[in-house]
Amino acid sequence: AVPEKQMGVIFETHGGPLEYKEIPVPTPKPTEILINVKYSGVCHTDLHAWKGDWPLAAKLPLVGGHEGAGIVVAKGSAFCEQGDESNCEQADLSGYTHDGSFQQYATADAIQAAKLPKGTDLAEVSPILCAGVTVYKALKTADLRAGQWVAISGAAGGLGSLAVQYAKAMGLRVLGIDGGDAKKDLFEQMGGDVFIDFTKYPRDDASKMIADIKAATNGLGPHGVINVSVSEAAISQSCEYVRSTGKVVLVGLPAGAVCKSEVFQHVVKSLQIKGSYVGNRADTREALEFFSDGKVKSPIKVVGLSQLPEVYSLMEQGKILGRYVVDTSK
Ligand code: 8ID
Ligand code: ZN
Repeated sequence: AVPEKQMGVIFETHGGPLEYKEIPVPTPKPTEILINVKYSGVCHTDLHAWKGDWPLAAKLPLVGGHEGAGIVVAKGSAFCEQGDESNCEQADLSGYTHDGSFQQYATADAIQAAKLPKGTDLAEVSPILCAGVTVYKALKTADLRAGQWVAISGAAGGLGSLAVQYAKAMGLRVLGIDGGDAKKDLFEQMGGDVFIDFTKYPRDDASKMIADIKAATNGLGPHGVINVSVSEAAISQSCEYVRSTGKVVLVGLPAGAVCKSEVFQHVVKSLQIKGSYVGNRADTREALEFFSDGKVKSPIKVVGLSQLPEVYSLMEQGKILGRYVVDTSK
């Protein structure tokens, strides 16, 4: 039986207290299902939503979370599976405009919810449901061929650690950029080829780092860049080190960021800058197939849902390796 009350983390105002408390179990709308969330990844987007970083209004009070994995316990607009639902002006966003997966029972649109094969490890699969789909779609958006170089900026974070593995599974050569030896170790464990530690270069002068990135990629720079860092400077730098006719894909969403690309170089190199936002149901199904086939593994650390504020604090400090996943029973 579905209970009337459950434990969840809710906040009333942006940046306000993250209260772990008893809240009602939601009732699914006619086209929704009710899911007993077992595990949920913690994405940097959840931190942005809590802080109110973006010019997109969030529901308040809000239960965040959008990497929930669980079991359907109740059933309550069909779109095309190949559609651009995520780009819809009226998109209903889990953990943003719709109470999300940082609670024990969450409603979801029955058509949009990703179907997981029986026996799937729900803790490990949860990051695939946003981070995995997003980087898989971003790599498709970069439109690269096997053997070419892709740079992953923010390579050892939640999105980055999965991007490295999807890129390798697609036959690409991977250069990763992130900061610190622990991130370098994780990048290498994920199968990455060349690591650039941005913390080893002067903060105010990226020229040496850009030269080293080019030198490591046949002297010409990577054919494509997936920007998953939360750094405005790193995003603009990627327009400098990408090779001629290369593609810069924007994924990370630092608050108020602007991507600067010098017009002369942009034209002469005939660069393309493309945005990429999550993925559709076909992308989700394919991203899950890479996971089920064992081509992509989730580098996760599981903690209790009640510890969400501590996870946000580590995330803010850039101290997370891979992905934290919260267990909704604790
Ligand atoms: O659909 C989308 N476009 C989408 C989907 C999901 C998430 C976009 N996002 C956005 C999030 O809102 C966030 O802005 O992608 C960004 C990354 O999310 P995440 O992977 O969940 O964040 P993280 O785990 O904190 O990883 C960020 C990494 O960037 C590194 C950090 O060290 C960390 O490993 N990083 C930073 I901050 N500055 C860097 C720099 N200058 C850097 N790496 C390289 N160079
Ligand atoms: Zn996310």
